[in-house]
Amino acid sequence: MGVVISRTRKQAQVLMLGLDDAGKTTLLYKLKYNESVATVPTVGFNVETLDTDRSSPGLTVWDVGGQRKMRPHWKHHYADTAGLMFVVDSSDLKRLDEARKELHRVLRYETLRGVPLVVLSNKQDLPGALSPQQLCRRLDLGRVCEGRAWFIQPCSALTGAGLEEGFRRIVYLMKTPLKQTQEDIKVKMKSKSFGIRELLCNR
Ligand SMILES: Nc1nc2c(ncn2[C@@H]2O[C@H](COP(=O)(O)OP(=O)(O)OP(=O)(O)O)[C@@H](O)[C@H]2O)c(=O)[nH]1
Ligand SMILES: [Mg+2]
Repeated sequence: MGVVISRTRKQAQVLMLGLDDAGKTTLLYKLKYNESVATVPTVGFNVETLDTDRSSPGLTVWDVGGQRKMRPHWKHHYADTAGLMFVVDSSDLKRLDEARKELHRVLRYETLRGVPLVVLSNKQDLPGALSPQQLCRRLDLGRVCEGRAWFIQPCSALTGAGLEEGFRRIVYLMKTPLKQTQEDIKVKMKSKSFGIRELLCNR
């Protein structure tokens, strides 16, 4: 009798949300194909798989449209979500309150309790883009992320800067117990680009 060995790698679902125009679709295709695509507002969702190193599950990334009429559909994707990415246009100061309200609404869902969060602070190539510290405060992350592993990654979907780091970070947070992530991050913050509550959001 033969033995069938499954070579299928485990997949983990990452849900990518954010207001319309934040840059979700642009960054997904930049990361997947290294191409700058001309996007239209997403009606429904896009889904792509991303490879990771062998010790991690592969990622299935859901990019759900962020227009107002699309937001009631976000909750239908929560059930199997292992990691949440919230994309913000860090240069659009006028819409930060709207982004904060939507993010807080998402994080209140019981289904997403304890699911790690990476905020992608996108459009860093534009003048006036907020720093991670500033964005952290404007989104009130320290308070709303109590009991959750989280991280702010500055990036630009236009140039690709910071995108891989952001996805590496969500994989790390999904694999690592919360207490450990907080210890590690304290050390890593002494280098650059991380925005984590203890060091950046001295409230
Ligand atoms: N300068 C700059 N423009 C960007 C960046 N990322 C996205 N954009 C532009 O922002 C616009 C919206 O990008 P999309 O990727 O369609 O935004 P989205 O978040 O998918 O929007 P919805 O599908 O409506 O939710 C497009 O014109 C992109 O070219 C960036 O990092 N820098
Ligand atoms: Mg889109």
